[in-house]
Amino acid sequence: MHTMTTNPSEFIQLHHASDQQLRAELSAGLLSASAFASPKYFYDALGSKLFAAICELPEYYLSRTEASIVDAHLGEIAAAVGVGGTLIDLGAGNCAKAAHLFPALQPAQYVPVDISVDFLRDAVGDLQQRFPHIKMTGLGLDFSSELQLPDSVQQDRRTFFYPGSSIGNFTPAEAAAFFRKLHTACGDDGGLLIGVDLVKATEILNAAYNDALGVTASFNLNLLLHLNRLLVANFNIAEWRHVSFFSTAQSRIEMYLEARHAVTVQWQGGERRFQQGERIHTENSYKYTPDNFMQLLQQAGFKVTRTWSDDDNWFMVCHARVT
Ligand code: AVI
Repeated sequence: MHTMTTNPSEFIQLHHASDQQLRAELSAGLLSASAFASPKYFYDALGSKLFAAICELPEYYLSRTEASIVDAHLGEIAAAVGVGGTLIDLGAGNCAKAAHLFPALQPAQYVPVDISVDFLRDAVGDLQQRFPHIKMTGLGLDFSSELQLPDSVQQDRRTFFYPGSSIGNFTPAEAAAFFRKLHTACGDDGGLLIGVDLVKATEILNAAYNDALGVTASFNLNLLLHLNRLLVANFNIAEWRHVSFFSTAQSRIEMYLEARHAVTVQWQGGERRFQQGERIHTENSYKYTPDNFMQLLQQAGFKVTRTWSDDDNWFMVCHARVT
């Protein structure tokens, strides 16, 4: 009788920033002349659910446009990436986007990476049942600050998968530095499969970040609830409003939380008075032209092999190799 063997999945948590480091970083951002908080603080348990809801909104075209591009060109994507390599999924979350590629790419090893390995356990457990022949190694790692992969990640034909235009949440200078790190981590025969949102009419961009249901506003405001827990702070979300707009000059959506009236906020080890209309900058989401984006990849040493877009040229999926 033939028995199907399931590859036991492996989970590795690389070092976390300490709570003290997180608090110091957040406190410095809130006290800076133009207050800011990193967008990574959007993604507590509720924030991750709100982001999943954003991806379902009629105005937020990014996720469904990317999915339709991938669906329409799965065969060509597999031909560009190659079959049987190592697929490293940056910001894997529920692993659904990568799982969609498995039948075409048939990776020998799948390496979902997310900030905490605990987020990955359930998703990887289910996937391992569905794809028993793929070796799965879940990695807990803040890949935006370091990209040292453990030895159990195969060197052979590494493809970094970075969908969803998350690259847009870095400044172009940060994106360039990140691409250089990825280029090194690719080895001699690796590559990158990445999704990026493109410049388009301002009204379409503004609508995507100011949806009629107010889900994006809730996603933005929820950051304050997260800060209340992390910093033992006393933000009252009723005193803040969501502000978001496309800046043509910077080619980015800028997202802020704006004080509705003068308010004093206290947290463990800090305090600040915000005047009416004063803002906390919470996110940038850069939008590229295809040429600008390919230049960024080329400057980091990548060679762009193929790009795929939708008919309206709203979104681009790009494959690039090291050689
Ligand atoms: C995760 N990232 C690509 C999203 C974006 O579009 O920049 C986050 C987001 N912010 C507001 N809506 C969605």
